[in-house]
Amino acid sequence: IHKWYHSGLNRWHGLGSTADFQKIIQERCDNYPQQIWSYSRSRNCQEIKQAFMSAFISKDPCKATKEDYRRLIDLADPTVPCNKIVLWSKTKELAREYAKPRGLVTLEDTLLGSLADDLHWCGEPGSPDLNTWSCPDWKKDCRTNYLTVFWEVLSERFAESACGTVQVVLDGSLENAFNEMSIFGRVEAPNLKPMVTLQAWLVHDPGKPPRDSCSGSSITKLKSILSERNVRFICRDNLRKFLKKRKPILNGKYGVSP
Ligand code: N1C
Repeated sequence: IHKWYHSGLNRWHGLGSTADFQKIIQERCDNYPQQIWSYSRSRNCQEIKQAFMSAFISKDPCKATKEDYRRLIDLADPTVPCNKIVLWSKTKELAREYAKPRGLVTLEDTLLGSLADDLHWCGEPGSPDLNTWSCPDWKKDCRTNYLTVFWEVLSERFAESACGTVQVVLDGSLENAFNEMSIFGRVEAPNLKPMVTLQAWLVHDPGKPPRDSCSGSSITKLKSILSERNVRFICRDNLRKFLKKRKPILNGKYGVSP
């Protein structure tokens, strides 16, 4: 039995904190493109980094609250002009490739989203360090972990702030393109403001038969959540067809075939 086992740092089932977390946050903040500073208020990277660290350092990694991230989010609240937001669920890469050439914005284009993208972090009570061995897993350990709560709070603010037409890219190769347990399903869709229009794009993996569609039951569920909130809804079944008319920008899983 190793030393780290006894220390308890390896007791969680999720990936440990990303090595050099602080350094990466600092670098990403310093290099965040000038022309889109308008998507977030503050540009004080020192302050932002400190607020990020103090949100979770020395704390029980299973007791994250929205309140812990309040200061951080207030420092760099995501604000995006109307009609520019693209949401997604299980389609991150495709959504970003769709958004970029059109000047549209995913959460990862805002300052806080870009800082945290693909990173992992958690602390340990009584320790000034990050736990690089393991962090709580959403399913196996606890839902109120710092990673999950971060994306929930940030996504909530993002969706609340949206105006005009919001787009969402969903995966029609899944049984449920709309999943009520996802962040899009449980946080973003239920926090859109009345009078917003949600335009859903269902994308089908070219290698697989389509399993869900605009007339399927998961989309019907989404429709009913939205109509209760007075959010208008439009659904299109094949984003790939639409993209085909444009530049062939996509590679990989959802690639446009030649
Ligand atoms: O749970 P999801 O997708 O439906 O969340 C996606 C949804 C998007 O519309 C984003 O605005 O929520 C926002 N969002 C992120 O931007 C994001 N970047 C990285 C939510 N989660 C994000 N992550 C990580 O991916 C995070 O760790 C979270 O748990 C996953 C969610 O991915 P998903 O299930 O494909």
